[in-house]
Amino acid sequence: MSSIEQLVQNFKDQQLLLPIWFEKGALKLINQIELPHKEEILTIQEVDDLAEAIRNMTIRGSGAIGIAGAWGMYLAALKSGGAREEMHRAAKLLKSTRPTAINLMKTIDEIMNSVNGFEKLPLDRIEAKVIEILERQLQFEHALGSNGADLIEDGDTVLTHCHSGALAGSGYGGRALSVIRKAHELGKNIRVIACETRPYLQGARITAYELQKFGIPVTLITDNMSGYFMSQGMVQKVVVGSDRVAANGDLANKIGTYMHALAAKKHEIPFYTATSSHTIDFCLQSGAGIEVEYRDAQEVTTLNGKRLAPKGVEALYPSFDITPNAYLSGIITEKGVIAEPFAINLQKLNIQVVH
Ligand code: RUB
Repeated sequence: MSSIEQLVQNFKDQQLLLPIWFEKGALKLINQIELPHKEEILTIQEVDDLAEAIRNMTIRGSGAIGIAGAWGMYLAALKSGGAREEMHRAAKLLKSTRPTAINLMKTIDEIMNSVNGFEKLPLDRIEAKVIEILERQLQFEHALGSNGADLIEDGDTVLTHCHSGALAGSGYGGRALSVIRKAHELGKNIRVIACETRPYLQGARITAYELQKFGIPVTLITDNMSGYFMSQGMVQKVVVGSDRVAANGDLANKIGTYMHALAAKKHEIPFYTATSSHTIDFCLQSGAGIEVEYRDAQEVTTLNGKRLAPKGVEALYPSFDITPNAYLSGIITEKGVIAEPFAINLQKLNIQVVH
């Protein structure tokens, strides 16, 4: 068994909910577009098809697309024998698929940096790097999950937005759901309020699906109900993931996150982002520098392919928003929970800047 096959076997033995893996010379992906009604596994043989799968959100979530980037580079190396030109083409193509989540860019840069100076890029080095990245991300999920679980009290109802779970990460619980899963595994009696996350409905389709699988009580609400439930004392904590965190703690996360942060502040409810040190972009001083991806506005004017709005009505679909650091109670990472002042305390994390 090759070391890559061993890694995949090891992950499967841990009963992880893997979003993507390598099997018999090809990539296997859970088709997240079809969840929860169909658990379809797709086979991908070409880097270009993987790029399209990231772009069209067959695989999504910042951690998972970072991992997909690593697997894409491995596939490119395998197919081209490590030809420098093809590796550069694959890196550029994969990085161009989605602009906001930084893990994708960082992971690909890390792989390319590990083979700097080689004429023909050595497959064994790329393989070792991919294994390191995947194992590290899984360790992050367990560590940040444990750090965050300490903040959750018995009896808490935790509100989350979008899907920051196993299928958005490396299979344990991603970021926000790692915190929730660890708290549940510690025997804390908790409930989750999942916001449906219009227009793509990641919360209704995937967060609710995963929490049900993990046996964690979940109640689904539409996004515009969060303020009401907070005002009624029905939410004790808010925990969300992040697609990118600036050096001052401002964060980009799924559209709607900012609105929950405002309501949480008003009602003095702690609002946390669960993330990994890898998601912090020290090159950006504040969230103003984060590129917010705009997606097809047809997703706003239609639902399940059926038109909601009159023909000709204009719509907008920014896929993410920026929550300023002033609304954050803490940043949960694998290295601990970072408190204010975020710009200073994030610097102390001693994280290597990869760019
Ligand atoms: C996913 C999304 C998730 C983040 C954060 O966006 O915004 O909330 O990825 O979760 P999309 P995590 O579905 O558009 O990819 O930090 O776990 O990635």
